[in-house]
Amino acid sequence: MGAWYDEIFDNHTRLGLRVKETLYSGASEHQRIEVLETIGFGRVLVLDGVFMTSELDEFLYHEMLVHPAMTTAPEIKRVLVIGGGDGGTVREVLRHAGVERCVMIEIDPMVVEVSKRYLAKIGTAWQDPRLDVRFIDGVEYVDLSEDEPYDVILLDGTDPVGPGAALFDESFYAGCKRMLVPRGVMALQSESPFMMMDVFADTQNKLRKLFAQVHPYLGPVPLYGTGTWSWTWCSDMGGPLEADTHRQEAVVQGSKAYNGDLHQAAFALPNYVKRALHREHSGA
Ligand code: SPD
Repeated sequence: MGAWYDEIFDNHTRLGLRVKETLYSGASEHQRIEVLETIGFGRVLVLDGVFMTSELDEFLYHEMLVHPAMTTAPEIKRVLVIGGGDGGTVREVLRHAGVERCVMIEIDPMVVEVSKRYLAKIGTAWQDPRLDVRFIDGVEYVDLSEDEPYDVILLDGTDPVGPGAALFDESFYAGCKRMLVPRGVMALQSESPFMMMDVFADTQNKLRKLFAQVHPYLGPVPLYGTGTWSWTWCSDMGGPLEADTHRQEAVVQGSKAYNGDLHQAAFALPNYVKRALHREHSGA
């Protein structure tokens, strides 16, 4: 039947997938990289023992990271993606006809190389002429780049451990803001409020110091442990619910999850999340 591969969250919780075959196993200078052929989730990318994305449920994650920002930003000509080496995020960005240039900054070329080879069903836009992939550290890029600012910035990092940890620092978010046009929108994956409330709440706090509008939203990603995942929409202007209906209608065709109702509903938060955010906000 094949062996189990477990992602271990802490001493008490782990998620196991039955593996038919390990398609790739290696290490880059940054991390351990594996691609598993699983029975339940199709091909799964694993970085340093953490499940990153699967053929089965990647659309739930990538569509929800990308489209709430891409349908609400005033302009979407220039888009920056930091992380996202499997190619799912840029694939969704490039479905928007209004995008002229999408720069993807990925620290680890080996993740892209392995993803192109084994996860071709996820990364279907690598050949798009609007895409510019650069292998550099995202922190360094947002601190030092003299590129024109972006209309939309999307952060598709790993958990806050290993090479992805710096993508949760306040100074990194400040660098991102420096690279955003004044009316721009940034969206990021912000971990699970259910499993990692401390990281989730801490992230909201850091973002609130920098942006006038910070709105977390939730959705299911079954691969990520207990399933509840969060992303956060940030801007200095507007709000996350004021979507451009033309852009939205165009992208809903062909989306497996994203639509206008889901967009609105995702920003409705359960009480345990609201209360945690209120506590953080009021310092109580
Ligand atoms: N717990 C895993 C969180 C991973 C978030 N990023 C996934 C990358 C998919 N493009």
